[in-house]
Amino acid sequence: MTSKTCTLIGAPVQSGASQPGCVMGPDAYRTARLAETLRDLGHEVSDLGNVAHEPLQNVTHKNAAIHDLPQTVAWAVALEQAAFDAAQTSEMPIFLGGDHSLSIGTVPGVARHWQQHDRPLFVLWLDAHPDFHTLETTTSGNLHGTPVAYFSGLPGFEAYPKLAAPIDPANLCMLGIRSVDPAENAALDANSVDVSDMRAIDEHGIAAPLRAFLERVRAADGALHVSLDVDFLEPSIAPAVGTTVPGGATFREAHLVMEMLCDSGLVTSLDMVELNPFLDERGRTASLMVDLCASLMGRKVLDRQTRRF
Ligand code: 4U7
Ligand code: MN
Ligand code: MN
Ligand code: MN
Repeated sequence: MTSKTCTLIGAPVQSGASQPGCVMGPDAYRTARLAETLRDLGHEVSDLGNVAHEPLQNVTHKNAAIHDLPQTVAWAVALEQAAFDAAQTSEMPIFLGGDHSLSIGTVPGVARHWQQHDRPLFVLWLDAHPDFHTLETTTSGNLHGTPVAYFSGLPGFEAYPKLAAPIDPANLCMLGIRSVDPAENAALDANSVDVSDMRAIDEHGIAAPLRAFLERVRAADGALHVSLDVDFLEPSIAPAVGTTVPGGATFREAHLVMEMLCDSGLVTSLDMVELNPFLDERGRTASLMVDLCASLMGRKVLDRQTRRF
């Protein structure tokens, strides 16, 4: 892969999850040598440090299950601007989470940037969960379960910032899904979202749905944001996450996704989310996430331009 300017942006958000710990995520990636790893691959890397959220406003919602709505909104505003700025100046903004509610800011921010270039933004959601709840439908009240419904422009998000550039649900692809709540199931169906659950991946492999999606991105001359949730991975290889679901992507499936994304040349930004270092074992989940990022950014086994297979 050609050398890229990569910008690391820490987003120490944990208000969207039920358990504390994601606040330590950005520093765990730094400790696992993310910047050095990308530099060794030939990229120009700058680490902007961590974003701080905006002052809290008094925002409320009638759904009493919701917690930390003011924090989530304050992070969304700050991260939307940070993501927009990073996309203006860098070829590859990489957002270091932080729980998945940070995508309430990062995706709209990069979408606003690509709108200025008249290129549609596509989103690849690598996760055990679709995170497709609205503020009305969430029963856990954990707002890391809501980013996709929000940035896709679904109704019921008056409490969140107004979107400059909603993502067309036709431009979404979800891989690795294996825990879907009833309201999410109905909304995914109503919006015809491209979802490959683990059953589909078992039957067809992970390459087929990814290849089909990448062809759609290329045909539309789209930009592509990848959002990688630690719980996409099989918990036995990635224990450092609060929301483990058995039966996740294997080590090789996950690397293959990253290698295919690298070969496509289409990826323009990345979230690395939900790492909870308090739950890790000797840093192995943080290191695996760094290795997956390295595969996305050009680490290869064979040093060849073309592959026979
Ligand atoms: B994550 C859940 F009920 N759907 O709403 C919810 F199963 O960012 C989980 O993907 C949300 O980790 C998981 O709380 C959010 C639950
Ligand atoms: Mn998620
Ligand atoms: Mn998840
Ligand atoms: Mn989670």
